Amino acid sequence: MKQTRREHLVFLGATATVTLTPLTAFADSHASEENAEPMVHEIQMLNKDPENSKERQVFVPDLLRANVGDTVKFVPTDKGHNSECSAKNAPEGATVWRGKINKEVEVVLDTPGAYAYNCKPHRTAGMVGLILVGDVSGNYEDIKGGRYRGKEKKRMEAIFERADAMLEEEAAAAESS
Ligand SMILES: [Cu+2]
Repeated sequence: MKQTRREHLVFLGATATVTLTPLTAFADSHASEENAEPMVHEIQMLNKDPENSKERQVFVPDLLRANVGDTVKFVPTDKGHNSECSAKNAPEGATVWRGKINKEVEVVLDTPGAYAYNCKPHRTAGMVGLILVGDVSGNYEDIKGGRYRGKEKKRMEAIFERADAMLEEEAAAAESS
């Protein structure tokens, strides 16, 4: 089943297919939409942060908001990286993944909750990320309180700071609607 949302545009007999794949889906409020169509979210595996060249070995975006049923696709834009998420860093019963180095990985996010993942060769260099799927209340605090070391810890703390703010905003928006 194709999970990418497509729209077909017809101009004077010519047909173009536009694939809508938001890279930073957490900026919008679709996560709270009921029955939203499943989306494919891309995360690039990079040697250098395009926004800050001092930051090396990064997932972009490193924080993703998604709905249950969405797909995340890790793209090996630069070489030497993988993405993996172990069962202890994911909600109970969730599909977890262990990508090969330099290979694209696609995962259907089938279980609500928080998923912390990393690149195996660069975990200690802080190449980590967080995906929040649907209602994260089941394991968010557990994942936030997980054991992270060195640069991994530093990056995770920064990610959780943004995640906290995002969830607060969502809660406030839900209250006012
Ligand atoms: Cu890496």
